[in-house]
Amino acid sequence: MPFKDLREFIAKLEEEGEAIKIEEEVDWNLEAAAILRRSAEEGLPAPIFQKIKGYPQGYRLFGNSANSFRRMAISMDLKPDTHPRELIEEYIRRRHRPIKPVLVSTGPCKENIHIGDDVNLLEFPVPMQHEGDGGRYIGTWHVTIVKDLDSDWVNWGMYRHMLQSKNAVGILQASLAKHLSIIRDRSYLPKNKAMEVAIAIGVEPISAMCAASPLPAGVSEVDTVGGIRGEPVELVKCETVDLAVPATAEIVIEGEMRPDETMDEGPFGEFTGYMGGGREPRPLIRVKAVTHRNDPILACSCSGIPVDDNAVFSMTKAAEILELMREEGKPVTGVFVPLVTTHMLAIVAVNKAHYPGVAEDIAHLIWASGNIGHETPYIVIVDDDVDPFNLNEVSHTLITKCHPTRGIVKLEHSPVISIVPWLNREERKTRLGAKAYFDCTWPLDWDPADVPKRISFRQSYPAEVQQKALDIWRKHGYGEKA
Ligand SMILES: Cc1cc2nc3c(=O)[nH]c(=O)nc-3n(C[C@H](O)[C@H](O)[C@H](O)COP(=O)(O)O)c2cc1C
Ligand SMILES: [Mn+2]
Repeated sequence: MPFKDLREFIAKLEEEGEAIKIEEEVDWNLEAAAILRRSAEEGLPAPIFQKIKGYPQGYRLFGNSANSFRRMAISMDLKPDTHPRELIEEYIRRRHRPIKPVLVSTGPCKENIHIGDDVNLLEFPVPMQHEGDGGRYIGTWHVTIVKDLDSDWVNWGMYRHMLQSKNAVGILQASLAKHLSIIRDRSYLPKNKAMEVAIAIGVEPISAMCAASPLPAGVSEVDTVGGIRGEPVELVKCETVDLAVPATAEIVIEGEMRPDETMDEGPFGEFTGYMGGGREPRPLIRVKAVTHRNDPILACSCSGIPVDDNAVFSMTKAAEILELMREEGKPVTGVFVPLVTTHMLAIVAVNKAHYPGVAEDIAHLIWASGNIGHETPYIVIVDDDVDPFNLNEVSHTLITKCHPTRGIVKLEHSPVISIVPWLNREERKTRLGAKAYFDCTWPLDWDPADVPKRISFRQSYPAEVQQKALDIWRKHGYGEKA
């Protein structure tokens, strides 16, 4: 059964040893985040802070709910040890069976309603996450909802929100290919209209996962969430804006982005493992209403060096790339976005029946796909006798099959998101950086006799010799690993 809210999901994580209550009082100012960061870096359970200094008992903080394949599998109601390859395939299967949401008259997110002067975002234990952050971030694991004025497209995304005051938050649009940017640029700014925004924090796990997922433009995230859960999302209407939000959200912020209003935002310790975005004037969201559950749980993500909750891209981005390859008829048998690469690299395995130059086509297909392309500057293409999920095999093949000049193809003046760490000042401003792909396939135009033969247990011994070796090892207590 899918989780109906964040609370049910947390209970399941606790049952699986993947989340833990922290009863000790902690400070919102760096302390909670330090505990979250330690948990992320050491693979410890996701902390649920029960008492935050200066805040009423019951106002909780929770983070790191998606920073492993186990937690993603639990989110999808699958066995915790489901292999990422299977997670990706299951995500694709369910994504193709979208289920529309249902509108309900009310829900727990309406237990407390604050409108206008009654709004105070400091009511919540908003964490200061890293030394040097531009402020306290209230939106780091949530859904940011906007709608297109000229079609029925409603977009769910995840965009960081810094507290600007008790009734205003900032936003980072890391690229103009992001759907919120596209909608604002084409549907609101030309009309000089304020864009209504709803931010739902503390949602059941698939809503957050799909808000961050690189689904194509125009594809409804909320319908996709329904499909992946196998049950429709229940939505309730907002109080002051013409949008609907998940009824079981812990906290809902309603507001508007006026056309010309900006305020300094950032920097923030980012998923790349570095400070990102600098401090710059960025759009402001003026808050008109806040609604929340009793004893709300503020969900967050504590970004930094891997593995943080951006781990979701290892499933969702890999799934979208695999889909794209299948749609285009490319001979691709597997795609992996390793957790450690902060989703800036994708490994694509091609089968032997590929054609000369296939690596070039694959790289450019990925790079031309907007959002995904801008955030995936590195692509490694391997023959599929290499398991793309096995980083030892991939590293070996990269060093032994990729020619240092012919095999690495570079592209300059190419769109990337502004928080890629290696961009210089100018590139950060223009969001034009560089990309490279690594062709680790044997060239098809080589004489087969020139292709070096790989030496391994599976490739260098007749079947009956392998069997005997396995039998002898088994007799000594060393059976085959799964
Ligand atoms: C924890 C987390 C924080 C994110 N923060 C931002 C952000 O501040 N700005 C941004 O442009 N994208 C951010 N993203 C990535 C977007 O959520 C992602 O690109 C998503 O596809 C955007 O929605 P869209 O595809 O509907 O445009 C974040 C993702 C995660 C997992
Ligand atoms: Mn979208």
